[in-house]
Amino acid sequence: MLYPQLNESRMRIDLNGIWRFQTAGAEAYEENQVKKPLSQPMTMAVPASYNDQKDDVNLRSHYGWAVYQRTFKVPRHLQGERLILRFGAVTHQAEVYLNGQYLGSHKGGFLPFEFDVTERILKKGENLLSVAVDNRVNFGTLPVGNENNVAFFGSDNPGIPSIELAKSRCKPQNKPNFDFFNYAGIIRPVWLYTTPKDYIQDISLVTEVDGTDGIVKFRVETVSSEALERQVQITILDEDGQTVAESEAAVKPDEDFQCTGICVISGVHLWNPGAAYLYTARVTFGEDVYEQTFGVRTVEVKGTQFLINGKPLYFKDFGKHEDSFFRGRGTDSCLNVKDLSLFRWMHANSFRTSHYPYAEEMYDLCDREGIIVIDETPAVGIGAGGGLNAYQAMRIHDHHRDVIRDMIARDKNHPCVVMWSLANEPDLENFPQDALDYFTPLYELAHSCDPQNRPVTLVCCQNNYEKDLTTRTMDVVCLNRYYGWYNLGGDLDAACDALNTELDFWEKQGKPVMFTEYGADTYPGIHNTNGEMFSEEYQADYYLRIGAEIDKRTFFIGEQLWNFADFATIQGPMRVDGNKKGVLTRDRRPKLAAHALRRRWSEIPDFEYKRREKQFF
Ligand code: E8X
Repeated sequence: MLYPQLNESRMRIDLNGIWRFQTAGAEAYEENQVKKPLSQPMTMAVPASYNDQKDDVNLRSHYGWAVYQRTFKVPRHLQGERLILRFGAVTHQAEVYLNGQYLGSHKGGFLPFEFDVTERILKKGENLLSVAVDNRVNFGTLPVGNENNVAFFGSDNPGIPSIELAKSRCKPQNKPNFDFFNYAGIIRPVWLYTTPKDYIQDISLVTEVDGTDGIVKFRVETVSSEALERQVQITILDEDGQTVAESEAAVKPDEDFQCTGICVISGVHLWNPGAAYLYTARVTFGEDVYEQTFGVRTVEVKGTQFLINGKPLYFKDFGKHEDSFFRGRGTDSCLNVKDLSLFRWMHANSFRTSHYPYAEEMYDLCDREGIIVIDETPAVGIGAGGGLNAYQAMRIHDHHRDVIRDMIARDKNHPCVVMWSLANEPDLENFPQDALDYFTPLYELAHSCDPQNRPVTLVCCQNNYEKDLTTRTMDVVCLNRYYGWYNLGGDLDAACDALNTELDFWEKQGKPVMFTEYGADTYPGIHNTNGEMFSEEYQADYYLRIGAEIDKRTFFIGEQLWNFADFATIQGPMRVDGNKKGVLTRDRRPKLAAHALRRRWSEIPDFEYKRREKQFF
C-alpha cells in the first residue's frame, strides 16, 4: 500500500491535531455518537494513544469503545479528483463514519487502512468524521488478550474462594497476554489525499547487484477508467536528482493493468547499514506521478551467515517499543530521530519492531539513516497456559494471515527491512506438532508475499528447545533467552553454563542464530558492589558476560538485547512502573549497561565480525 504523497499530481491534507473524544460502552457505541456531533466531548490529540493524555484513571484503564470526531472542509479545486481517507493505524479496531454514513471497519491496531470517499464528501460545507475505536484484546485479536479475567503477570492463586469470588465480580477489563501497556486510539497520522481518476495503485521494487551495475526490477499496478492499453514510465533518480536509468512498459486491460520491467543503474551506489544511499523511482502513468524511494542492496541467508550485499552482518542492537510519556504509542518523529541518534551513540546498527509493525515514518527514517529493521507482526501472546492448546483455543488464524500480508504489502520496498518476524514467543513446546502445522503455512505465505523474498523467522521464548519443532525450520533462529534473569537469576556463572549447553544444541542445526531478547530489569540509580539483580552493575555485567560467551560461536550472528528503553506495561507485582529492562530510561538517559555496551559495540564492526574468530580461541 503506497504512502500518501504530496507532489504535482497528488494532494495530501493533514487531519491530525485536536479531535473531540468521548468514551462509549464496553460492547458497543451508540448510533448517535457516530452520526451526530458528540454530546459531551473532551479534547484529544491525534496521533497519540488516548490513555495518558488526561489525568483520568477511566481513560488509563478504559475497556471497550470510544469515539473520536472532527469536522473538515474540502477545497473546491479538488473537485474531480479521487479522494481517499487514510489512517496510519487505529488500535485495535476501528469503525469509521463520514457524514453519518458507515464507511467500513478495520481490525488490527498497527497497519494502515483507507476508504475511497470521493462520492461521500460534501463538496461544499462541513464534513463530520467519526471514528469508533475498540481497545479490547482477547483470544481473537493480535496481540492476544486473556479471556475469563486470567491475568498474565497476576499473582492470583487459583482455587482460593475469596479470590475466585472477587474475580467473578470484577467489571470487565483488558488482560493483555503481552508485556506492554495496551495503549489505544488513533495512534498514527490521518490523511485525506487525492489521486487523479486513473492512478498508480502499487509499486514493487526488487534490486540485484551485477558487478558495478544495480538491477532494479519493477512491477507497477494501475487503475484505469477505460479499457485501453497505456504506458507507464519509470525514471530512476540518484540523490542529486540526476536521471541514472529509465524504462517504459505498457499496462493492458487483459493483464489487469499491471506491468513489469527492468532498469539498470551503472556504477551503482549500494545501500549499506550506516551508509545508506537512496534512489527515487519516479513512476508516471497518465496524469498520475508517484515517487518511490528505494535502496539497492541484497539480503540472503547462506549457511550460518546473514549476508547484506554479500557480506556477513552482525546485528548489535535492541528490541524496542513505540512508547513514550503522554502520547503512549503515538507517532513521534522527534522521538524517532532521537532514538536513532542514540543508536549511533551506542554503535548499534538495527532493531526489531517488537511487537507490532511500527509507524511508516520510522521505516523511512531508517532507510535514510541506514538502520536495519526486523519487521514483526503483532502476533504476540499465542500461548494460552493452563494446558490449553493455543492453536485450537484462539481464533486468530485468518487474522494472522491478514497481518502478514498487509505488513509485507506496506513495507516491501524499504531497504531497511531485512527480515520478517511472524510472531513473538508463541507456545512452541507444549503442542509442538500443532505449532509447526500452524507456522509452516505462515512461513510460506510470508515468502510468497514478498517480492524481495527476504528471510523469514519467528522469535521463540525461553523454552524446551529440544521439543520445539518450529524454530529450527526458520531461516534464522531467533532466541529470547533469560539465563541469569528469569532463570538462574543472580548467578551468571550458572547462566553462562546453561547458555553454552543450549548453544551446543543450536550449533548442530547449521543455521544462523541470534538473540532477539536477553536482559535484566534494572532500576536506575540502584548500585551495588556485589552486582546483584536490579542494580545497574548487574545489568552491565550480565551483558558483558553473555557477550563473551556468544563471541566464541561463529554461527551466532547477533545480539538484540531487551530493551532499548524502559517502557509502560500493565501494573503487576513483577513491574515497577513498567518494564525496567531498558539500557536507557524511558526518558532516554543511559544506565551503566548502555556505556558498557557502547564500548563493546564500538569494537564490533557491522560486517565480518565472526570471521575474526581466531582472536577468541
Ligand atoms: C520480559 C519480556 C517481555 O517484555 C517481552 O515482551 C517478551 C519477555 C520475556 C519472557 N519477552 O518479560 O521482559 C521470558 C520468559 C522466561 C521464562
